[in-house]
Amino acid sequence: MAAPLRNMARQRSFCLLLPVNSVSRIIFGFVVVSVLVKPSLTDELDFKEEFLKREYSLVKPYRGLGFSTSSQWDLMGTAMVTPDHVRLTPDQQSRQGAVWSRIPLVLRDWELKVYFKIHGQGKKNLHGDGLAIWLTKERMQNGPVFGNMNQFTGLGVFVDTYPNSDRNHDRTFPYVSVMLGNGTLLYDHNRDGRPSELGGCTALARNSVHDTFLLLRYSRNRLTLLVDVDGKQEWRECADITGLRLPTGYYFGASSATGELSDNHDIISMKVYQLTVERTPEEEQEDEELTVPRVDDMKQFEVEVEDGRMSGVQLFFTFLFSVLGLCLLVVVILMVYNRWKENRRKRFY
Ligand SMILES: [Ca+2]
Repeated sequence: MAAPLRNMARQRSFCLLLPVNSVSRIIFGFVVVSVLVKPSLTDELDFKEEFLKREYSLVKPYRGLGFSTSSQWDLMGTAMVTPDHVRLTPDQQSRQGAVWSRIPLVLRDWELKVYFKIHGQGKKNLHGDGLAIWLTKERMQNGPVFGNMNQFTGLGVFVDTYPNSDRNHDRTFPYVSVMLGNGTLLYDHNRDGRPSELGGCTALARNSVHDTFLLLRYSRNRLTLLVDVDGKQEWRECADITGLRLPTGYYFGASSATGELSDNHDIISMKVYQLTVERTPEEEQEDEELTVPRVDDMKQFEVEVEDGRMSGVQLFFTFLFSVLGLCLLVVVILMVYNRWKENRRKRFY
């Protein structure tokens, strides 16, 4: 018998030798230990709810939203409230709607969990344009960036459902991406914001049978974006950006716009949680001095985007044809020159 086979046989006989009682005792022990070690999901939720910041959150039953002065949120444009959601736009053309928090965020470390739904009648690539989640200095503005102003100051997270750029063949839409605006940086709608994005991922969140969520976590200058759109009840990492500096005092918001193409864009909830993080006095000082959002090393996020410039293959062929053309020109010149010399010689004799 070969050695591995012999080992296997030995192991099997060992298992058979163990009394059934001991095996079940071992299994029972395992179960007890795992139950003790791992807190249940309910415990985890209760623990989290303690840190839920209601003043910054948008949750059912959306009391007073849209008409009461005591509400902590404002509606804008086509946005409307139903018992189940805040509909930013209906599945109709040329609509813009938004919902904005009235209270500037003073938390330095936080988590935002967005429960959203994008759905409509349009078939593949005949729907749009998506929605955006904001944490910006400005609020309640109209504009071309998913129904909000361009050149915003702060954070924008886009759930882009329509590929505007024909150079985006390498990614599948809906595509979720993050951008940090400093008041001058432009979001380029025609290129789906690709030149200014800091990270992102595909998230098949449209007409999904599952509940769709995204989670933004900001702590110690690190921004993480996670998505849960596959009904697996687990977070998938979408973007992780370090060295991102965001001042406090900005407003949470959500906006959406439809153009020729449309969809229902709904926000079910936006829950803000406080994260407790210890800081050094130096870090405190740095945070206080920060006035404009920025990323420490912008270069690391620059993506290679094919634009008007030539690709490597195009460049090679251009070079090849230029060289061939030049050779041809030289040959023609030589031929003309030789003929001219011959003619001149004939004239002399
Ligand atoms: Ca787009």
